[in-house]
Amino acid sequence: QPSRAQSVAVLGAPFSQGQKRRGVEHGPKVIRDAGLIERLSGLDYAVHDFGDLTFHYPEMDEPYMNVKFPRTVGAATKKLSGAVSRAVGAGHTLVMLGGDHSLGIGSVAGHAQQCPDLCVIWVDAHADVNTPETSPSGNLHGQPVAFMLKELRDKVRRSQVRNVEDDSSTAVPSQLYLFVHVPTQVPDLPGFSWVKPFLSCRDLVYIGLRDVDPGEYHILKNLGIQYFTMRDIDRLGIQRVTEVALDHVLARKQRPIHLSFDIDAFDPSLAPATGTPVNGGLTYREGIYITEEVHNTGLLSVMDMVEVNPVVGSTRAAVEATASLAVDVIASSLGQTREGAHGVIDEIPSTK
Ligand code: 5AB
Ligand code: MN
Ligand code: MN
Ligand code: MN
Repeated sequence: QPSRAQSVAVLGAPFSQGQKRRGVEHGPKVIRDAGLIERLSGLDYAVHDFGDLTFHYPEMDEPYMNVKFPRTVGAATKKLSGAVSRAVGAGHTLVMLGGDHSLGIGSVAGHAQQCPDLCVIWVDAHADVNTPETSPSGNLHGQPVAFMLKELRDKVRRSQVRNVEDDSSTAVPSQLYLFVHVPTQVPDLPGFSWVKPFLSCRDLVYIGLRDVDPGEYHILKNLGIQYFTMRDIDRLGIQRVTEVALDHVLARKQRPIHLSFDIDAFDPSLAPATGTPVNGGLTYREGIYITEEVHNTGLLSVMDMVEVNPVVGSTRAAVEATASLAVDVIASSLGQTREGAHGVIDEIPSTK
């Protein structure tokens, strides 16, 4: 039986400058309004709501190359990393509510300060591994993983081919890649001097991908990053995908898990209130299955719930459905089960 952490902390990060749409800064509010704190308290945690961070915005923030708001995002993620590091250091399991996914830089970096051997499970329609040079949009919410990866800071990197035992849909003949090098280097952005890459490719896995840019595909393949697309879920099923994904990051060593959950991993019919929806996403049951299995490892240490944008939802009902889905995913990651009971039953519960 996984041991239950005693104490869960919730931290809001109302931040949107990692992308261009207004509204994602209201994510923490709508997720709380959907009953998050009550749900977690109902799971028998001591819940500490740390409220929302306040961010300070530089007066001038000119684009650097194609990248929008580098100083703003750099300062916000630096602040978030400090807050996450303190919460983890104090012994809480932390839930970070975004905000856009550029916040992942701060959240994972802060977590890694306390837990240098952590692994990352990135559940998303997108790989978020563009570099400032490969990014088609210049938006930093499409780039957070690039700032984490040690291998991307190496000047030239001998390529590897990812090794999935029985997969095949995405496997590429190795000879195609044997002599390919990754010239991609993440440049130093203004505002980002505090970020030092800290994550190795082999400690990262993706689930849910279905919209990967050419530069990202190049990086995933050449660095041998393990990922499961929606097509992989179609072929293998969610049980097998989740098992292999968890095995990939945990088999060598049991380690703290950072679960970074972008709500756009879900199908837009379930999560319409998000800025970059992509058709053909996770079903409700697939998403919940992933988070149940993450909980069952007993290793979840920090989770992000990002990209819920109430301004994008066309109706109030659409926004509420998206926020309520976010609450279900968080509760499931923290031990809410579809079986019903979540504690030890030694007597028949009474209703009184
Ligand atoms: B999200 C795109 N790949 O880089 C880019 O929502 C989309 O955090 C990024 O996953 C989506 O702009 C970022 C086209
Ligand atoms: Mn994302
Ligand atoms: Mn996404
Ligand atoms: Mn998005």
